[in-house]
Amino acid sequence: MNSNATTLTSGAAALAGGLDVEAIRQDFPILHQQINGYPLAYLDSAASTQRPVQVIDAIRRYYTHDHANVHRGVHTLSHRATDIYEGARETTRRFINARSTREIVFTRGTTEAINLVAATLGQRLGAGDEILISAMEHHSNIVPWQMLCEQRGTILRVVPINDRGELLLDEFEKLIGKRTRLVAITHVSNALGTVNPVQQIVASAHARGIPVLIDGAQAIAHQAVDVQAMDCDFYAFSGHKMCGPTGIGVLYGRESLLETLPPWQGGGDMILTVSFSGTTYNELPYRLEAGTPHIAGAAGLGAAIDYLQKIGMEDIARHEADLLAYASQALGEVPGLRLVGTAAHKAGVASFNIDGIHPHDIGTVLDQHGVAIRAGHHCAMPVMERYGIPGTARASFAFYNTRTEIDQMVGALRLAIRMFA
Ligand code: 7TS
Repeated sequence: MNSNATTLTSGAAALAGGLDVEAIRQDFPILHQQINGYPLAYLDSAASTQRPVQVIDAIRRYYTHDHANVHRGVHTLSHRATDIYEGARETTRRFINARSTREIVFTRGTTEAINLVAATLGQRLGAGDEILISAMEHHSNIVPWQMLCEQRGTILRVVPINDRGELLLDEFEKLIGKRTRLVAITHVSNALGTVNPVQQIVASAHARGIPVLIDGAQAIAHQAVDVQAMDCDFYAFSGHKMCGPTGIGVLYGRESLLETLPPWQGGGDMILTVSFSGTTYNELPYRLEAGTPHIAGAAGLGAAIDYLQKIGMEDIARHEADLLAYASQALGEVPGLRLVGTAAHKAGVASFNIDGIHPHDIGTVLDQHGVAIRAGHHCAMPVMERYGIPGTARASFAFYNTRTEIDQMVGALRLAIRMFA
């Protein structure tokens, strides 16, 4: 295996006019195994993607050669670790086209990024102030706001969705109002696959002077994201959903807004001076990153971004759109199967139910045939409530998936239907 994180072993190197998926798959050791006697068909990338050797090697190289604490050492290893950590910040900045690395705050993931905003910006809110979210949010873009509402008497307003799983934009326009202090909306729904018109939402909120947080967890690895073009104020995402490590994520924040946020967690690195008569705080982004950070995570995240960019976000989006179209057609031909989430603009998520079979049973039978999907409420219980169902079976796609894997899933589903008949 290649140990150089900046060179692709085979996958992206061989590309010309579309993805050479078989070559890309050579970069993902985990995909080459049998599960219950079948080749693994990993169709659960919305929960977490897999990692290429380039990312695994970057982490191993970091711990093998370069590890020390960051931002404090005078010695060589500390300088190297700092360069790797800050290099990953610059790589991330470029990836989402932020204006400055001061706008890139490393967090544990999307969940922590949203909680950071709730705990800081939220301190400004009072009784009767409103936060506007949508009916298709992941729990991590619901519960932090509900906690804030309990603490401060803030009110949560929810934009409803139609039966296809699309945001009702006329309702959004009715719900956004004089008391709205923040709009917090997902870019792509993890349960339905809906891609929301975030640019339009941001423009509408900004026309009223209201900031917008976008939950990018399900978008970041599947399409090009440009925070300046989108003009959002916050954009949150997780490393593990973009071929990077778990335990690291990003809060992008518009610098002029981040500057106004109070410190969040207190500790080392976020201060300039500390005495018992008072403390002065560090500049952005360090002011919002207390304590020793996940340096190896940043090393892995930087390598993951390099990898995605070498493959190309446009080609990734095109390949996943092909997989979604193929899967939607094939699933649509399975008797008794109903797709949940049929928005006009969808990402690579196919949620479905089959008459008479519980989603968990679907997941178990598929696993017996080597197919990994997620079954349940997908941490989006209000979506399930909206459709009056306990959960769905959900196949989700990444650039390393193939039509053959979808065939394997559909074949196993047909067997499941016969088993449960
Ligand atoms: N927002 C969305 C839209 C998500 O899909 C998820 C995770 C999160 C936030 C939280 O991300 P974390 O990395 O902080 O946990 N979604 C899923 C999923 O669909 N299946 O498992 C996790």
